Amino acid sequence: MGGVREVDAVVVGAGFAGLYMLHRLRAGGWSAQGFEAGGGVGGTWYWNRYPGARCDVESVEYSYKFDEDLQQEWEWAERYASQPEILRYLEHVADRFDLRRDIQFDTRVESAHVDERANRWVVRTDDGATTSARFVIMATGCLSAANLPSLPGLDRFAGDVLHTGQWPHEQVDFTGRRVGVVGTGSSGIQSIPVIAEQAEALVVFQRTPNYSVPARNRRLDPDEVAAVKAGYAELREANQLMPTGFGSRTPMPVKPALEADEDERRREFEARWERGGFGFLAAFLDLTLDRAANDTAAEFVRDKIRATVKDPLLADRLAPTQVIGCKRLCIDTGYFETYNQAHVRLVDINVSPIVEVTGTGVRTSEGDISLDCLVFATGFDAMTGALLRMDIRGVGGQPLQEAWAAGPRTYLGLGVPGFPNLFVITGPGSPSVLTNMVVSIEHHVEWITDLLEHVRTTGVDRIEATSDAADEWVAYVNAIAGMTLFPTCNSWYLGANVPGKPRIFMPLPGFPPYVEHCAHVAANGYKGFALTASTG
Ligand code: NA7
Repeated sequence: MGGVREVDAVVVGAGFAGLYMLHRLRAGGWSAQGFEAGGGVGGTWYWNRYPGARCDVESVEYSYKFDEDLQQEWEWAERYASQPEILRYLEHVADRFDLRRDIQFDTRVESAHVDERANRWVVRTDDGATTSARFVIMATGCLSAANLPSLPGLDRFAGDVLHTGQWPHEQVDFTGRRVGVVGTGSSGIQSIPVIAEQAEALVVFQRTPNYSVPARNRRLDPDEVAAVKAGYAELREANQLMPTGFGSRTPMPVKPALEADEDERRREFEARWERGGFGFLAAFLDLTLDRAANDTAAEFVRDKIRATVKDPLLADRLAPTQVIGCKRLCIDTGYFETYNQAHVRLVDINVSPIVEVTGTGVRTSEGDISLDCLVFATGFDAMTGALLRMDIRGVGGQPLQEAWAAGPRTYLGLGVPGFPNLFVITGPGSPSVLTNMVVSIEHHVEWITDLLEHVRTTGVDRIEATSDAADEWVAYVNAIAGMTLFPTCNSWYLGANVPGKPRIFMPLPGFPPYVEHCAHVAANGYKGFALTASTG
């Protein structure tokens, strides 16, 4: 048996969250060990290498603000950065801050168990090693556990099976191939136009049509970038005050949708459609709050789909009916136009369900479709999947799976009752996926850093979210979500995309009040956490 390595903190994951956490731990004089299942840094941006993969938050905002030199020296090339560009950025960050020496790659954390007597975590990895740590920090990402539907017969399929979130490193060439894509969320909507350019035939299997607005992606003009950089501090500051932590350069809404007449609404939507991106949903104050207001935006997008897709029946099938923004709005380049191509076909699986996968393709209720390749753009077991796939055990040996059997139960999305000294970066119950992730990550990392400093100065060595605080917090998150239109559809925010997953709204809408709340908790002796010192 090898020896047990002892560190102050284990950090699981080396994406945006893990990298910054390691940087801050080192700066604070804590010893830390990072573990990363991937062969390199990047997290989401390491795995999601599918064609067309791109961030839907603008590049100059989807980047760290913690280091002025870093944000001044990095040059973003496009309005929306592609996956390779973001990965290069994170590799640069890892090099610049010399972070790789604290990360063990190609290593998956299998279990993390509390040793109550020693007040330490025992972390086991798939290389057979054991690490003992005072703190465990989960930087495991919200969208990292791939959701692959268990279609009957899938294992018989002779062609290639790919998932957008586990894309091979080698270039996949679809030239001359018949490709099936299952799923029309962001990953499907981004990859379908690119796959269609290569494939001989493309069949899209759609369960729920999605709203998408044009990205209007473009090369960034150096003068524009220089202007952003000259005012970076102000831009970052302004974004902190946005409900989503980004988008402060977009014109702000000034009135509720129904206070505008039809012409004014159309002009406003049209201007934002032309501008491209998420700013579309900021056309009016109440688009995510009021159903009638929301309908006006939804109908505008449906009209655009009807105007783009030439076959009216197909346009109808592609037109979503749920609340716009209830599932994350997609940002596309040529998505709806793709369906005008003769070699692209849509199968609405509500009309023609998939019966099974055969050796040579997919059998639907209406017949067999021959395919050489099946691409699953079916998303993730979001927010809890990566955590629950590990064997995490807290006080009394209780597995996290059991503690969260009725849904994730956290305080602030950061701490879990029964799991002392374990922190989750952008965990369920925090704004996370409803915000610019980088902004939320920096906030959490800095909050955890301050907490550890508090631990050092006070001699406290055990921090645990209280059960009451977590219960109140979960109720609060659901009450806030209930004031919006978010819970009105079957989204992954609610866990509805994974069969059997408890249905509970996981992210908290509204970044600035959350930041204030976390600051208040810290200023009040970490109210809601039990802080104890076992010695002295
Ligand atoms: P999403 O947004 O969860 O989209 C997954 C898509 O796959 C969505 O259209 C699902 O339909 C569909 N899906 C899921 N399971 C099935 C099954 N079993 N059969 C058919 N279709 C299915 O994941 P993405 O990867 O596109 O995007 C995730 C996030 O990454 C995105 O929101 C951005 O934040 C970036 P459904 O809507 O559930 O009916």
